[in-house]
Amino acid sequence: MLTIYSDDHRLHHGRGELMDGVIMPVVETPARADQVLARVRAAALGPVAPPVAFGRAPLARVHDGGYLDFLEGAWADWIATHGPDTDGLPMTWPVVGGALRRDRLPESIDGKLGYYGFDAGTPVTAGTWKASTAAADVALTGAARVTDGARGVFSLCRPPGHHAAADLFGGYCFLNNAAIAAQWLCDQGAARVAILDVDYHHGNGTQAIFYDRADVLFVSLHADPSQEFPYFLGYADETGRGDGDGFTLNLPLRWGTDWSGYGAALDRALARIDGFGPDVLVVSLGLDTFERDPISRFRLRSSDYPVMGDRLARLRRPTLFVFEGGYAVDALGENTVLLLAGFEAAA
Ligand code: SP5
Ligand code: ZN
Repeated sequence: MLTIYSDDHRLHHGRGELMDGVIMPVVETPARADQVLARVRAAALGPVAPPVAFGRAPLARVHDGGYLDFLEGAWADWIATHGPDTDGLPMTWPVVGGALRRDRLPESIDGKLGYYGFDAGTPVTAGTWKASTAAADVALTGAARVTDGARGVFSLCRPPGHHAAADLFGGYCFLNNAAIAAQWLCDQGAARVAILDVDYHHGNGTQAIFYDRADVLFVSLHADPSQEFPYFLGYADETGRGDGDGFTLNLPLRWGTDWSGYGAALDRALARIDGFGPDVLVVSLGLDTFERDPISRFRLRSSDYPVMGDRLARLRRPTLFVFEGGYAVDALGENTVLLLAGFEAAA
């Protein structure tokens, strides 16, 4: 399988995130993608190619223009106010319900961070914009190889994307790589694109971006938002809106879920995707379902990942894998390649 990869991911290296009541070292580190790339090479999964630069237009098909301008300039704004020795993090938010307003974009960078960011775990750094646009190019280049006829392509994106909405960053995500690729595939003529999100956390950004649409099916297996981040989206009763009614399927699973529960939910997800009949399948590939993941509470084992890859291949659709979360760095490359090799073996 072809892997698309850019070293530019290393330009995004946050110092700290607010977790468990303290600023901790970030878990979403450059070492994650470095480990996955090393394992792709060691296991001879296939060739590794750099991305092509697609520019701003495909980003603007998914993200709000004001949001893109904010992200591009956020570091310069931050250091003008606070200097370069800390990363930008929000701490005041325009909560829903009307007690605070979201119809005014504040001038100050601290206000803007709260306006566009939804958690205090996603630092904006000197290289965040460059790394994020490179990650989007990695996803887009993978999508282009799929339209060229590849059966499966792995876009090794970092930072991840699935928590980023049209005008929101959070959950370690800034640009929604999977959504940008899916929209680009639609714009190239795909009539139907399915997104299967197997990251441990609900892909709130991807769901929100396509919630009103019938041409992009969003299916997600994730920790029950009543227990787990992002807490405020990902419930089973969210099924789409308007034209999109019936084109979102959330399968929340309780803390402690192992392969017995996960595999059964995966079969439901795959049956829905098969019924939809997509031209292309985009997989938001998070490996934080692993039993030793440091911030997650599912119990998948390494031996479960080839089985997952095999089942995805049995959909018999051109498939773009877009890398998302997974924080057990020592096992991350192995688990990722096990899944992709399982797909290849069946494809
Ligand atoms: C892409 C992705 O996987 N983003 C995940 C962002 C999760 N950030 C907040 C996690 C907070 C969960 N609490 C963990 C407690 C560990 N002691
Ligand atoms: Zn995750």
